[in-house]
Amino acid sequence: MNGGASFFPIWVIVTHFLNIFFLLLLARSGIEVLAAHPKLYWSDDCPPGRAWARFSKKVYTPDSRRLWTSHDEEESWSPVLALPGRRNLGLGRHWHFMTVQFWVLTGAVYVALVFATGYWRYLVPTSWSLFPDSVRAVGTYLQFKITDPLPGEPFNAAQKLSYFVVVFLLAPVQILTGAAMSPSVIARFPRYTRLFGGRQKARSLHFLGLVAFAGFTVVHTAMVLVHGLPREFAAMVLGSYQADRTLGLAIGLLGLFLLVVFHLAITRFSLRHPRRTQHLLGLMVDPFERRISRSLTSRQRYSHRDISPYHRVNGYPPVGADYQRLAADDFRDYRLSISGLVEHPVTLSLDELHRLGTQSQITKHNCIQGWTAVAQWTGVPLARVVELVKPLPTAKHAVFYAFDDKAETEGSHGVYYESVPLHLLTEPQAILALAMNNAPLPIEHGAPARVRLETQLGFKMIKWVRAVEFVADYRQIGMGQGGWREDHQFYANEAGM
Ligand SMILES: Nc1nc2c(c(=O)[nH]1)N[C@H]1C(S)=C(S)[C@@H](COP(=O)(O)O)O[C@H]1N2
Ligand SMILES: [Mo]
Repeated sequence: MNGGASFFPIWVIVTHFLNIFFLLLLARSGIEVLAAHPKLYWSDDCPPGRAWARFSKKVYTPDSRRLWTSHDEEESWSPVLALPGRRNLGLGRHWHFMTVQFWVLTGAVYVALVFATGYWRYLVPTSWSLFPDSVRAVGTYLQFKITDPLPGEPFNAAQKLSYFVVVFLLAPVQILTGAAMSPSVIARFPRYTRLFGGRQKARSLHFLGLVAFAGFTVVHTAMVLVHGLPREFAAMVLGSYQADRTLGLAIGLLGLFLLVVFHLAITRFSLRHPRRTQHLLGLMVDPFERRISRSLTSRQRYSHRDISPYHRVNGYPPVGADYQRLAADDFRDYRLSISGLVEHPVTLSLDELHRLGTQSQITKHNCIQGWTAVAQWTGVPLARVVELVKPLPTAKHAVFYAFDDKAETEGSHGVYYESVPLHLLTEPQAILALAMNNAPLPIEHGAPARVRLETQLGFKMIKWVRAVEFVADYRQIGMGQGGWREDHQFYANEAGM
């Protein structure tokens, strides 16, 4: 069939194996991420009830009489399918973002070698006849017969065409649509995300890419079986159809077995030791996320027409008596205390905040769970606040404390807080918002004041702000991870992707 030629050099064998290894991690962790908002939309307004695909029985509508939050929409999926499963968005993202760096590196090395060695001739169509030949090859397979490879090449026409599509179309589309979902990228390069028709179309395409990869894998594996497992494993692990088939089969099956054992082990470890998983994967993920988060400045300028008719809510409003009393009186007695490592600690009323001067911006909100919405936010630039209080050189983070105690609203412990690195506070679109869509901030969106950091994920934009404290280190606050969602949901502390 293939003559005596050995078409599978060691670098093809190694990158092929790494690709299987990383793609399985990406698929399972990606499914975990999807579980956090198991709905797909074509529009960045994410209109409730108007998803084109929904993997959840729960239906929430804008006119529901009871307040619901996007956290209610999250699904718990089985650890058999999702990595690690059971409502672990934070850890799923850690696995996804750790793996993607290695997968892209593997792909880059592979493509470089494909061109450096001339291997590209086996992958890149150079003649139109490849298309009719592919159709014929598929027809032959459908008659349960095997199609011969193209003369002097390792693959037949259908293989060549499908491998080309996977390597040079599907993989790049996954990388590009993945990048188009990062809030920092959306903030800095809104036009880039618009190339895909918006953030939700990018997310939908990314999902369809997963489906395409899964479909390819099923057919590809079926073909391996059709061609004969021992023969194909000999080529896949030893590089040649003439190699020892028993040995090839043994190594191949051992490899698959180890892959399954590895997934069982990491899934169990992640579920049993979430904090250690967050930290271990964080060694690879945090620097990556920090780079993206810190280098990009928001340049969003949406128009009034872009404002979403319905803006989802996340986090139930505070129910504590202190907050209720302030709200009953339109927050006339509200005082924001700003203290800690600053030269001039202050306590400001809403009027005093207004007098610092306000700015407006129409921006896209990106919840870590996956939904988006556009709104106009008006408030005091945080840079003004920084100027006013003058942080000491030792101050590295601003910690925003909220009024909502999750023990009272969602059954899990503690007052909501998030730390923000100082450089984010002086970004041009970093504001303490006092109004939304030209009206005073509604209770559910954070009245009387909420943070807007337009390059960050939604969970950093603390609502119902009660106090701000400048600190050198956040490790002695809460459970020490830098925020309530980092403490309890194992999210990463830098939130740019
Ligand atoms: N105090 C407080 N702020 C919070 C939250 C919360 O639970 N409590 N949730 C965060 C999350 S996860 C998101 S996505 C946004 C949602 O903002 P919205 O409700 O105005 O849409 O608020 C963020 N700020
Ligand atoms: Mo969120």
